[in-house]
Amino acid sequence: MKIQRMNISRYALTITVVGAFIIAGCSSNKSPTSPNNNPPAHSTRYHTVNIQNFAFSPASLPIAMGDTVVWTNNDSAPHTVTSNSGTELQSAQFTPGQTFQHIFPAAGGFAYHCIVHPSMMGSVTVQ
Ligand SMILES: [Cu+2]
Repeated sequence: MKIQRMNISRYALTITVVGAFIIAGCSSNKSPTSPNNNPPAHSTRYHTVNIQNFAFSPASLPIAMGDTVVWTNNDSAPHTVTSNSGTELQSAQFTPGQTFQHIFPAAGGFAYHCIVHPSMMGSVTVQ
């Protein structure tokens, strides 16, 4: 009910007051109830693997089922994240500044390498 009254007064304001004031009033009214201000109750955990100097860091990463791993290419060359066996990880080449991310839904060990630079190796262990 309170919100409805405020909406009505906001309509009145649109007629008489500059837009910037309305936008400010709108956002301040929404912020206490906005779901974006609170983390989701069942958010997946994110893990970051940094790619730099032709290496994955950390090279071995333990995570939990359902977690997301984000590989960030902070290197000078394009790389891939490709499973040594199986098809869990099959990224395209991603260039410096780009990321690749993957959700691991099941337990297991997932060793991977870079197709462009086979000496680059890493693994994710899902517990
Ligand atoms: Cu590479």
